[in-house]
Amino acid sequence: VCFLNVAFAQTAYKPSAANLENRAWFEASRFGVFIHWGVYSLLGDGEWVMNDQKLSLSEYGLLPKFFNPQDFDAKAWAKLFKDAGAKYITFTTRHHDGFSMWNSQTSDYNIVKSTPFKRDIVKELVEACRAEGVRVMFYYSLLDWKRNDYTPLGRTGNGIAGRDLEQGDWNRYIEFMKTQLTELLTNYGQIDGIWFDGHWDKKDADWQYEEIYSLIHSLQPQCLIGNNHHMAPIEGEDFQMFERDLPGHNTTGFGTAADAVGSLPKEVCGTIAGSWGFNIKDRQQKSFKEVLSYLVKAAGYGSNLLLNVGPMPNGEIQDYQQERLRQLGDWLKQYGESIYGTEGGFVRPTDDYALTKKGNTIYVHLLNADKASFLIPNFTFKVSSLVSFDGKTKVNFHQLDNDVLVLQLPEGLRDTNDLVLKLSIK
Ligand code: JFZ
Repeated sequence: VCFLNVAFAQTAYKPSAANLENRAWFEASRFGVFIHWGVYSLLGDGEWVMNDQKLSLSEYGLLPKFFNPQDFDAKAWAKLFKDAGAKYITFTTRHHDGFSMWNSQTSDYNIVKSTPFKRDIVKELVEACRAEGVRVMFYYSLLDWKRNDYTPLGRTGNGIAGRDLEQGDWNRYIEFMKTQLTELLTNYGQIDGIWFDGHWDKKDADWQYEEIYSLIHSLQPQCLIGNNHHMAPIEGEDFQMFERDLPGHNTTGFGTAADAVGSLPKEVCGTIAGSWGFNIKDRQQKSFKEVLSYLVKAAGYGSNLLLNVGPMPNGEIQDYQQERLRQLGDWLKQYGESIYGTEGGFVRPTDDYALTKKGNTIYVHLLNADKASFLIPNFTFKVSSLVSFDGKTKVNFHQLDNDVLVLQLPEGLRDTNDLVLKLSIK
């Protein structure tokens, strides 16, 4: 037992003070913008197009020659994200296609060396966001559909012709990733998170997380590590994410019983469109009400929302996606105090309501405008007053012995998006 304790003490991850401080910043932020943009955007069929259409390496390899997003304006993007009320962005520095969106020294398959555009998009985006006070995290794919050393192949990418599987070299692949992560965390100033994805492609591989995570934390101690592996957090991670879902719901079926909600800061991610990367057949455009409800429910779970845009090949973000972001920004300008810096998770949100809390104030978000009365179970606080968000209208309530809070809205107090009430507790 003694020996085990010693071994545990040596390997257990102790987040640094800078890291803990950044977790607190992250938790208070509640809203970030996810960006899926790469050479795949050219084909308008989502970011999985290489795998889905079984394009060969040489076929897909034509794309960088055409990637020339003349309308890309990092400053305009950054201003849009700022106006949306986002506190951070998470940008796809390298997706499953293995293409680097920065001037990587360890792979010529990158934006500067392989495209006519020749500009370091990561650099421009980081600088523009920093100037707006929007922090930056990097999405980084663990899985790779291009490199020969990423073998034996994983679950996906097997239909892609042109790889030399004889050249598989797992350790070399891990070293390559470490070199790239070192570039990303050395050349672009403060980066507040690395968002890994693709673990699920090779569930049994030795991803050498201990070394990779400690490399990241040694380069930038505040940098928060998350990993879209749909399992309980691995030692060394700083936040837990839930893809296209709400914490603990596992509606995507990606998760397992181990995908339990832990105690780390939480983030859910989802799209404004149907897909992550630009899709010309974009027929699942979400309404403002839908994206707002997602943000509010996430906050009700004590989780951030990372909401995705999929910019077009010319560098523009589609109008309706921009509009959703601006609508959220306008809403947050008015109701931000009920989202930013709040706690959640004390009452489980439903499609009808979500509750957030700051000190002695609880914000009751009513998401169903067709109802005039609401029953909220498991409400254990003692209410002293309940009013509309602007404080002008009193709302009737009573508390039942079984911890059910009953609300009765006066006529005229309705909001088709989110009726926010302010409740004071004793
Ligand atoms: C991943 C990516 O594959 C996708 O392109 C996008 O970047 C998204 C944010 O993350 O999506 C997943 C994650 C897990 C599985 C499949 C897709 N899975 O477990 O099968």
